[in-house]
Amino acid sequence: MALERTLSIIKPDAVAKNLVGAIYSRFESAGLRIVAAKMMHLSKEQAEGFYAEHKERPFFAALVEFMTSGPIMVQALEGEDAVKKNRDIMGATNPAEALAGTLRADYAETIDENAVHGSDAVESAAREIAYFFSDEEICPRTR
Ligand code: IDP
Repeated sequence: MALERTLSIIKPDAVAKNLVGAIYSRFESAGLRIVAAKMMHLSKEQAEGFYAEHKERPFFAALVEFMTSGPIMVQALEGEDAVKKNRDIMGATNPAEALAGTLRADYAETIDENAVHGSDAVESAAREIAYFFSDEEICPRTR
C-alpha cells in the first residue's frame, strides 16, 4: 500500500443535514487524515469546471444545479491507500446499490443527491486537489 491523497466533497444535501462531523468521524476512524479543508458555495462556473468530464451526460445540468444549491465541505484526505479507502467508505454512486454501513447507504437517498464525492484514481485526485487547494493550503502532519 502507498501513502496517497484524495479529494473528498461533502455535497450540499449532507451539509444541509448537518452531517459534516459524522462524516469526518468515518474518515478519521478509518485512518484517513484531513490535511486541507474548506467550506465553499460553488459558482456555476466552478461546478461545471469540476465536473467537466461529465458535460455531455444527460444529468450534467442537474448535477451542476445540485452542486451549487448550497454550501459544500471540501477536503483533501491522506493515508495508506487513501483513494480506494475513501471510495469504500463512500459506497456505490447509487445509494440503492451501496453496501450497508457506507456513507451513501446511510446518508443518501438518490443517485442525484448522494452525499459525498471522492476521487476515483490517484491521477484524478491530484487534479481535483489542485482544483480547490494551493500547495500552501495542504498541511501534512508534523507530529
Ligand atoms: P461518483 O461520484 O461515484 O464518482 P460519477 O460517475 O463520477 O460517480 O458521477 C458523478 C456524479 O454525477 C455522481 O456522484 C452523481 O451525483 C451524478 N450522477 C452519476 N450518474 C448519474 C445518473 O445516472 N443520474 C443522475 N446523476 C448521476
